[in-house]
Amino acid sequence: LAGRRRILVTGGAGFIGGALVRRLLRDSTATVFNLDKMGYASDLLGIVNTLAALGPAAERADGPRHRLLQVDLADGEATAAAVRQADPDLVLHLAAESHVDRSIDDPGAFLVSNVMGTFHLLQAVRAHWEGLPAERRELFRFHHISTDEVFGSLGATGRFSETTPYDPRSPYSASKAGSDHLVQAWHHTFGLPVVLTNCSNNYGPWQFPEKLIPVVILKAVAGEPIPLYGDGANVRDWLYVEDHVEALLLAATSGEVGRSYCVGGHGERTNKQVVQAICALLDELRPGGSPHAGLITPVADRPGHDRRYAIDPQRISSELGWQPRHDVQQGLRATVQWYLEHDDWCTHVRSRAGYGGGRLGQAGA
Ligand code: NAD
Ligand code: TDX
Repeated sequence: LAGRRRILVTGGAGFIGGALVRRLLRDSTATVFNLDKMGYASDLLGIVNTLAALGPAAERADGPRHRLLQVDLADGEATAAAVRQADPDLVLHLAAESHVDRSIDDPGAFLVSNVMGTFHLLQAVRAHWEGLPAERRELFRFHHISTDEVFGSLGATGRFSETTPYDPRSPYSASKAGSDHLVQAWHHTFGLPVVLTNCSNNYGPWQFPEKLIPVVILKAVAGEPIPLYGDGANVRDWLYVEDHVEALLLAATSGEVGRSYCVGGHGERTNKQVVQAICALLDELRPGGSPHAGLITPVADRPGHDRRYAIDPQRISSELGWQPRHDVQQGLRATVQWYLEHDDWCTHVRSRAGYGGGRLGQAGA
């Protein structure tokens, strides 16, 4: 981390932010300030377990290595106070409303968190950065974590890269595109030293069961219908979350200021292929019953459903030396095994408000 001692992670109680925080706690000695509103998808159990494994000095979720700042970025004053308290050398901004189906049901929440929230954070961070002494100011970075969905939808060929024009098509991707533009504007206008990454679909442990892969695993295990939207031929480019975290650390510490990096691991699959692969893994890991694929149930398509995403990761590979370490089959096996071993966590998060809402209700959630 090149001397960066105080790190502010926003959204660190979420899926990707949690993986990042755990990695920082394990592999650095920095203090991690975790700004999160603790929304429906937030959970600190993975972080608590990591702290416990590190020993008594690090143990409390609010202890010396990890400080939770429970703040909603919608509140500009609270955000500014949290940034002052964290006094960071590096900010990694992951907090966002992240689920496309929810953005169709309730777009306003996405504008509040992703657009206004990013604006409040940028203003607070800009004031902080302007007040830093020269040597800390030089080292400081604001890393904005974004998605490939800002580039829209691909046909059968081609891949997204950093020069692809923005063409967001869902309320979620439009709000993320807006946040990307704000971050670039704060760089060009105010000189804030920013780096951006746009990543493809992530999967892995601790992902809230509203996204495709954990939905499929939990439905299949419960013997419930597995909802497959439309014809099941939409393509996503799947990346194991730990490989994304590796890319984030590289881009935050070695990325060029003002530059964006596309992150993806050559993991293109149709949704039908992903669902069938999970069912086959469950047949192997939980033998005895009827084949799990018998539960796959076509349901009405998502409105405005993007057809295909795929990333060309050439820039981050050649400039920063990033390479994914997990292929999709390997990553899916690890993920299915993790969910089978964490039944209690799944029951706990499923019982919370929000699960089964929106389109998940269609197939009997
Ligand atoms: P997540 O929904 O699991 O976690 C998001 C976290 O942000 C939650 O803990 C939530 O409470 C917090 N948050 C949301 N709004 C907030 C607000 N107003 N104030 C404070 N905290 C708030 O999401 P994730 O999948 O971990 O995604 C993290 C980031 O990565 C997002 O910015 C998302 O756009 C981006 N991203 C996700 C993927 C993916 O496949 N999941 C891919 C590329 C990029
Ligand atoms: O039950 C389902 N059935 C189904 O067929 C669900 C939840 C999804 N799908 C389809 C829709 C998509 O084509 O599977 C694909 C993946 O869906 P999601 O897991 O909802 O992800 P997606 O919409 O592709 O967006 C994700 O990747 C990019 C994340 O949610 C975003 O935060 C990220 O930016």
